[in-house]
Amino acid sequence: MSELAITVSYSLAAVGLLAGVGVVFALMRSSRVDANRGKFAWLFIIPGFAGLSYVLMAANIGVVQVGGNEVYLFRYLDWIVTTPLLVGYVGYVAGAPRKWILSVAAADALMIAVGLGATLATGIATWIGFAISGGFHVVLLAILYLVFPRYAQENRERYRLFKILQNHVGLLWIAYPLLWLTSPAGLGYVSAVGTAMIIAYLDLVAKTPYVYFVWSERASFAVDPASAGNAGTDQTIDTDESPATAD
Ligand code: RET
Repeated sequence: MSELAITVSYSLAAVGLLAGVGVVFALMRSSRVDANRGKFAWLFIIPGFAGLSYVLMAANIGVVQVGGNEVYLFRYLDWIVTTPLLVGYVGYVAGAPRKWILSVAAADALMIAVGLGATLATGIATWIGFAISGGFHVVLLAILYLVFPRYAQENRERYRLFKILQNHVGLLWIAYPLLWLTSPAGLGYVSAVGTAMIIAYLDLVAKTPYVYFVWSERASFAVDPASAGNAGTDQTIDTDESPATAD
């Protein structure tokens, strides 16, 4: 069964994610912003990989049947690649050490991998998997709200971006396990079509606005004033389109 509503939703999500790729391009090209300091190249993968996955899902590729339900494998492949980046980058913006960035990314990847196991399983194994995956989600949230702020506080110029990304990830992602519970993989209160449409929307909101927030706060990755001479004392970083001053 391939519902038109699902194909349309997935195609729209792919277009919206392409816009996210465009935002990262703009970020890379932005003058006075140091793309290396911002590690912006990593951000390409977030909307880029997801956009490709959505094209494949719209074409009904990689769909398997589990207990009468359809499972889109590319959804989980997308999540296992892109969600550790989304949450790891929040740690990077906070200035957290590599050990914590890798820990949060690992907790996230385990959450998704076990969640896929729960989705592919039937009977009691599904619920055991859901509980374990949920446990990793709690670990992830604990790092996001209890560990990262310790480092972010010492990082005044990135603090605002940190808070935006922390809450974007911390709040929006709570919708996913709830939606899974109501979906056919869980209790079955919401149809496969309804679930697919909501997930496509959530995934888009999780990614394109995320890279847009980095774009809008890009001044926090301004070219190091020390290496840019006097131009660095200028507070108006927001001048990509205006003529360059003396630098
Ligand atoms: C599952 C089911 C099992 C329990 C939990 C889940 C959490 C999933 C999350 C996914 C986030 C995805 C994002 C995608 C962006 O495009 C696997 C649904 C806890 C939090 C942000």
